[in-house]
Amino acid sequence: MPEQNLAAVKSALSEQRIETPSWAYGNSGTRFKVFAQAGVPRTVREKLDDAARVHRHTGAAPTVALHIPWDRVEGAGAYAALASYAQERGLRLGTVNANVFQEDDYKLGSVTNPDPAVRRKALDHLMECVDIMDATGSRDLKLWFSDGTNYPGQDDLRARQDRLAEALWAVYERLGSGQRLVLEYKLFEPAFYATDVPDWGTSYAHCLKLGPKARVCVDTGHHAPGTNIEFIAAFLLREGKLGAFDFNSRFYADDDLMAGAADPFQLFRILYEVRAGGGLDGTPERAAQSDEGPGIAFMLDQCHNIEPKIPAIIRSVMNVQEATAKALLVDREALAEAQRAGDVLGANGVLMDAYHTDVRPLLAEVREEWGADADPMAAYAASGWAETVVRERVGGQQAGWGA
Ligand code: PSV
Ligand code: MN
Ligand code: MN
Repeated sequence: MPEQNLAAVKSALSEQRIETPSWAYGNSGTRFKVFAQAGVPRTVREKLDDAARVHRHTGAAPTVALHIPWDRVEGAGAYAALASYAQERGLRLGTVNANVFQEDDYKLGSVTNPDPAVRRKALDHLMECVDIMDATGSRDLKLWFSDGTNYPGQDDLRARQDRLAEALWAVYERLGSGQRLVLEYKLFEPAFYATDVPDWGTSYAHCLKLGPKARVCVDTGHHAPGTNIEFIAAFLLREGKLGAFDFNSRFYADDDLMAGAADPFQLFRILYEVRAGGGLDGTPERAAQSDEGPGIAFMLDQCHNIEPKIPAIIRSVMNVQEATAKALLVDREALAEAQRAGDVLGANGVLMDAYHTDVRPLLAEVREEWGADADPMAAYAASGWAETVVRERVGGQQAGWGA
């Protein structure tokens, strides 16, 4: 590869930031069993301590997403203090995730509930999340609604869309300058008949009506098997409506396994479309100041039920970086040439050449250049952090599921 192309690849890699989720550091499980691990964080601050280790070794994960109420802190100035605590560890607080899916009141929905009192309660929570963003300096509010129905006829599908639109509009109007909302969709679960935001089209339509501060969040685990997620990414990016990714892997449903573990080729294809659409252009710092430009948040949304959490998160960050590096290595000129010529196999070959490149040495080199570790997994293992926290932390808390 010519020298200046390599420099461009390295620079794009050094600018990519991957946000880690606070809940991935705590215990989690399936609805059958939570396997508690020794040394897991007992407080939000301890989650940040762990996140700081991920950032120290990878150099690419400086922000941590919060989930409210799992990460709620009480008292005047508590969130500002939390933001300072993060800052002292080289981190920033990232996306604020609202949670209107774990209370009895939400059995029939949150913002789409037929009962106006429940809708009000849900909306109050969303507003609280924006207050938190004001205090933490977070850019994005992530909204995922478990709302939907289990049986045909249970509720009016159109009325539920009206209620959803009303709540979204109220939140949208409350957003401050530089703040955005990202609306996540999910095909099914926990509602099994009709989910109120089941797909990207529904999310896109609402975001389009809302305006430029509203964008779609693509959680890679939220689609039907075989869905062409890179097409969705390409389309949304083209429309300026791709706000964020929740990266994770799935084999069957919303498995929340490590990003790039089940299907690294899919992750590469998605990141290639992001690159092709200009989604890797512009520094995250610049994007954080504005609701214009690509400004895509690359987040992980995962749970590590049986594997050690911090190394799993490090591995996931590396997997996203490897897919990104391969996407950046695609020879765009050769690809365009083959496409123009109608050379099906040639074009496919250009893409596959990049995918089959071993980018690990390149990433080791760039990590060292930016002061992180060439081999983050080995560096973490050698750091002794895992042993220290097992010794010092007793009685770790659950990430939130089932709590
Ligand atoms: C829903 O399945 C989801 O993907 C949303 O992002 C929630 O906030 C999250 O899981 C929690 O892990
Ligand atoms: Mn998600
Ligand atoms: Mn999910």
